Amino acid sequence: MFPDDTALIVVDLQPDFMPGGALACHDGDAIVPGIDALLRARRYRTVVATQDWHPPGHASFASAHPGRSPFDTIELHGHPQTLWPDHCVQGSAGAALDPRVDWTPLDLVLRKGTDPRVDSYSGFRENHGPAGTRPATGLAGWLRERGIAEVHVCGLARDYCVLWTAQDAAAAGFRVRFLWDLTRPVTPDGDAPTRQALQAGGIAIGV
Ligand code: VGL
Ligand code: ZN
Repeated sequence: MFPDDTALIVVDLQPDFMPGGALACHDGDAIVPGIDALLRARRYRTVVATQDWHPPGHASFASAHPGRSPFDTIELHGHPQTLWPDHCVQGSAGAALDPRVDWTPLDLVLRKGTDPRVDSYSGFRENHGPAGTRPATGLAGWLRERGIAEVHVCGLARDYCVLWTAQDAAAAGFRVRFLWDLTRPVTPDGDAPTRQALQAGGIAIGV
């Protein structure tokens, strides 16, 4: 059991990010038993799951930009935006929390990416929006009000939503541990820049 001031954040463990899904992470299935075991063992007093939850026609979908293809980069609200295949559409089976995990101990499911105009990799802040800022989701306040000082992050994708969640957690003043072995990337061979970003952010890489 970790101390009561330590929360686990499981990021985007959803069928669309699993092998065979709309935006598959390589070997994503491999982390499911380990995350399920952490929850079943009640290692954390506080557990949060984020859920990527996009309306149809979301601005991060290549299909919403005529002439563009998935994995193209465009400029959106003045910042680079990777375009993705349609994924995690609200209410679809691919957007569910992974049914292989026993989610019973979950305290909070934080849905993100619900603004049709703005992507949201991180559980803490959306990507840059039309106002030029990154709107907060409220997660930092929720954790702080419950006395959380340290967060451990795992899930998908290692190089996008887990990384951004870890970076924003650190920026919000939490101690952060990145549970590397319980993450998998969407970009093959993208691990070196991810490790570099974590080191630059002073984020501990743990098991
Ligand atoms: C993610 C790309 C688009 C992720 C979500 O969960 O890492 N990546 N939406
Ligand atoms: Zn998404």
